[in-house]
Amino acid sequence: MNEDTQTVTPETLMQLRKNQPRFEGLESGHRACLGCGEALAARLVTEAAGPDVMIANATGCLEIFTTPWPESAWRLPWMHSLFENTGAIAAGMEAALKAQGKPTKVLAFAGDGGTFDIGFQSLSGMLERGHNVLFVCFDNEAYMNTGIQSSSSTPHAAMTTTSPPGSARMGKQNLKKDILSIVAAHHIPYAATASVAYPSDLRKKIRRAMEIEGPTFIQIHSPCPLGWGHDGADSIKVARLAVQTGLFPVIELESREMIGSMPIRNPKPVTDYLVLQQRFRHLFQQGDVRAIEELAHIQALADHNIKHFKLRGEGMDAQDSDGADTVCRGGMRWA
Ligand SMILES: Cc1ncc(C[n+]2csc(CCOP(=O)(O)OP(=O)(O)O)c2C)c(N)n1
Ligand code: SF4
Repeated sequence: MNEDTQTVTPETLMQLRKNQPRFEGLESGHRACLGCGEALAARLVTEAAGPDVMIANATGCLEIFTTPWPESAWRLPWMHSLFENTGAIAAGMEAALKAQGKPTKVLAFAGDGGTFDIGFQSLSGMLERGHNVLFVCFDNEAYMNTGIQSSSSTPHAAMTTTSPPGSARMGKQNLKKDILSIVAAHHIPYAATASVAYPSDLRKKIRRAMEIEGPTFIQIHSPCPLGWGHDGADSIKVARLAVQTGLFPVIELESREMIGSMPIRNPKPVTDYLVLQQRFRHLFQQGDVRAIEELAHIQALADHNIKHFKLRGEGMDAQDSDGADTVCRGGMRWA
C-alpha cells in the first residue's frame, strides 16, 4: 500500500463514489422501438449489476436491436447464445471463470420465448446444477422479434399473429404459464418478479440476486408497444396498470417461500389496463357476449392473484403500487 491510498478515508471514498457517473452497461443509440420496455429493463439491470459481469444473451429483440453488425450497444462482455442454450452457455462461462480463479456472477438474458419455451430445458439444467448465474427474463409476452407470435407467456385472450380472435376463439385460449413457480421448484435460493414501471424495486432485486451465491432468477414485465399495440409514450403507464390491477403480481421468493410482495393500494379494474392495448381490442366490441365473458374471466384471474398472494395493501404505503417510484430521477412525476 502506498502513502496516497493510506490517506483515503471512508468518507473520501464515499464522496468519490458519489461523484462517479452512473454505470451504464447498455449504451444509447441502439435500435429498439420507441418506448420499448425491454430496452429500459436491460439498462436498469446492467446499471444495478455493475461492470463486473459477463452476459449470455439469447436470440430475440434485445440481441437484435443492440448488436446490428458491426455495431454493439453493450459496454460489458456480451455473447450471443442460441435460443435453446442460453442457460448452458451462461453455466459454461461461469465454470470457466471459476476454473481461472475469477469466480463472478454471470448474467443470462432471454425473452419469454427464450425462457418459458425454447430455452427452458437448458435453463432448468443450469438451475438444477446450481451455477452462479442470474437469469433475467425480459417478459414482453410474445415472440416479438419474429412478428408477434404467441408464447406460453402470452396472457389469456391476447391477440397475436398465431392467436387471432375470430369465431372459434377470443385470442389466446390458454393461461399465461406460471414460470416463477416452475423456476422456484428447482430449489433455487432466489426468484422474483419485477416491472419496468418500478425501477427502484427492480434495481434492488437485481442487487439482491447478484449477492446470493447460486442460481437466481428475475422475470421483468416489459411492455412492447409494437406487439401490445399501445402508444410508446404509455409504456410505463401500461406496466403500472398491469401491477395495479393484480394481473402481474410483483413478488419475491426465497427457497420457494414468499418473502415479499408489492402491495396494491387501490386495485384498478382490469379494463383500465386492457383498453389501452390493441391486442385486447376484440374484448371491447359492443354487445359481444363472448367479450363480456372474457372480461369477467380476466377480472377473476386478477382477483385470484390479489387473494392468493395477499397483495391488498392497507392504507398509504410509500412502497406500494401507487407510492413506489412516483418520481423520476429528474424530479418529474411518472404519468
Ligand atoms: C430454435 C429457434 N427457433 C426459432 C428462431 C427464430 N426466432 C428468432 S428470435 C425469435 C423470437 C424471440 O422471442 P422472445 O424470446 O420472446 O424474445 P423477444 O424477441 O420477444 O424479445 C424467434 C422465434 C430461432 N432463432 N431459433
Ligand atoms: S418489437 Fe417490442 S420488444 Fe422488440 S424492440 Fe420493438 S418494442 Fe422492443
